Amino acid sequence: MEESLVLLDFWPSTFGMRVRIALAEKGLKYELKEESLKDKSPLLLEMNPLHKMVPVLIHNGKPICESLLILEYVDEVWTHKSPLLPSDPYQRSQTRFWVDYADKKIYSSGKRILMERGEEQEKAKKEFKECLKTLQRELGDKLYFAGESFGFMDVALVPYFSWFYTYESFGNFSVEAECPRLVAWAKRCMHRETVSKSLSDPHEVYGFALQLLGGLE
Ligand code: GS8
Repeated sequence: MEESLVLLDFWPSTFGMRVRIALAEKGLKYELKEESLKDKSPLLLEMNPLHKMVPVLIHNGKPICESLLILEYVDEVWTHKSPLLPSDPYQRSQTRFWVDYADKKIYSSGKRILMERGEEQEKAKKEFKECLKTLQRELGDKLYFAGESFGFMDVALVPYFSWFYTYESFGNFSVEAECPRLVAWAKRCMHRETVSKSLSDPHEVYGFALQLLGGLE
C-alpha cells in the first residue's frame, strides 16, 4: 500500500520545524499543508479536536498530535535510517528530561521577552539566558547533544535558533555573546540540509512576531 503522510504546519512554529527536520532526516516524502491559525481548516479541527493546534502528522489517515510525540512516532516507525532517540533506556530518559526542560523554559521565558517590558522583561531575559547557559553546559564539548551524531535533542532544540534573532531584538541582547558554544552548535546543525531547509528565516520570523504583537495591542 502506498503510504500517505500529511503534515499540518504553520511556518514560524518551532514545533512544526522540529517535525519537518525529523521527516527530512528519515528521508520521507510528505504533503505539507500550511494552516492559518486565525482560520483553522476543517481538517485541523477534525485531526486535533482537543487542542486544535499544529503540528499534526497524518499517517495513512490517522493523526498524531504534539510535536515531541510525533518525533517519537516517526523514529519508531521509520527505523531504516537516522535513529533519533538513543537505544539505551537511561540515555533516552535523559534526552526526554532535557527536551522537557528546554521546552518549558525557553518557550515561556521567550514569550515573556516579547510580551513584557521593564522589570518583568528583565526577569524573563535572566531566565532565558540561564536556561541557554544550562543547555550549553549540558552540551559541553560534544558535537551534538548525544555526542558524535545528530539526534533527538538537536532536532527538538535547534528550531529555537530561528527565533533567537526575535528574542534578541525585543530584549536587546546577544545570544552569541552569552552562549557562544551553543550558537556554534546551532550553526553546526544548520550545515545539515535537513535542518537548513526546515528552519524558517529568522528575519521573517521577526516580521511575523512584530505583526502578531502589533495585532495584540
Ligand atoms: C504546542 C503546539 C503549539 O503551540 C506541540 O506540538 O509541541 N505542545 C504543542 N502550536 C501553536 C502554533 S506554534 O506556537 C498553535 O497551533 N496554536 C494555535 C492556537 O493556540 O489556537
